[in-house]
Amino acid sequence: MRVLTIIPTYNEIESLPLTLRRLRAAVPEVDVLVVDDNSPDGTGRWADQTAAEDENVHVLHRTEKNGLGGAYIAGFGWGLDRGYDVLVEMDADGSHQPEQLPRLLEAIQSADLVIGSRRAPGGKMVNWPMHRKLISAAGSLYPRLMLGLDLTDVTAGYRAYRADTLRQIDLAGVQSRGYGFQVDMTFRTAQLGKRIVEVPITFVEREFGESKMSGDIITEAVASVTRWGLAARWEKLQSLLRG
Ligand SMILES: Nc1nc2c(ncn2[C@@H]2O[C@H](COP(=O)(O)OP(=O)(O)O)[C@@H](O)[C@H]2O)c(=O)[nH]1
Ligand SMILES: [Mg+2]
Repeated sequence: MRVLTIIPTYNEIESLPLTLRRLRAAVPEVDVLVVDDNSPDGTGRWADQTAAEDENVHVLHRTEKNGLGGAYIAGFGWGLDRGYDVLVEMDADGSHQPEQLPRLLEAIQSADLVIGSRRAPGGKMVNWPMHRKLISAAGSLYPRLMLGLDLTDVTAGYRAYRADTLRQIDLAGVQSRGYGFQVDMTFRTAQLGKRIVEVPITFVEREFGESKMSGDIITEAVASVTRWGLAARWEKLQSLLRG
């Protein structure tokens, strides 16, 4: 099983080196692709130097900051073109612990998508203030109800996809950028009738640098989920009426 871990970065010079070192130590056989959106802090340059010394590390440069969704879509394309069997999503900031990746890889043996869940029994959130936990809980509950997804953590960003799952999704048609991207991909995977499995993870809030998620990204996600939910209900109603 050839595995590629994709790490999107924007200004992660304080976090990426440690995350990458931990990842290479925890699962040395797994390749890494850093997708950098021309970070002004030099993250992309640092990644290039590392890639020059480590043949398992690769870098994809994009010219401007264009959202986490776009970075992952570009990274998926890169990995699918090169024949990887499993594509993993991981944040650069240390929130997704590389030492827990084997759990996800174990579960992907018998699943099409594995989600590292903060809210499944055994999952945890470390260093998250109460208000963020509440926003995150609501942000997971709403899509769950609206889209009928029987999952505890649909906005989670620590995941493993089977290449076949991604090949069946119209990746070019995915426009969502932040949390909406994770929900969008989950919904598309579920609509294909794929097997989605959650494994508990311990999510650790970043120590260095800043979160790039904003109110805009939350608003975008809520609006999109509402639209998808209504559209799915409308289609169901129409097919019922047609008999
Ligand atoms: N390439 C790229 N990476 C991004 C962008 N926005 C966020 N990221 C990366 O996506 C990951 C998660 O972002 P983060 O700001 O930690 O979000 P949070 O954990 O929800 O607060 C980090 O590795 C970021 O560097 C973007 O526009 N482009
Ligand atoms: Mg983060």
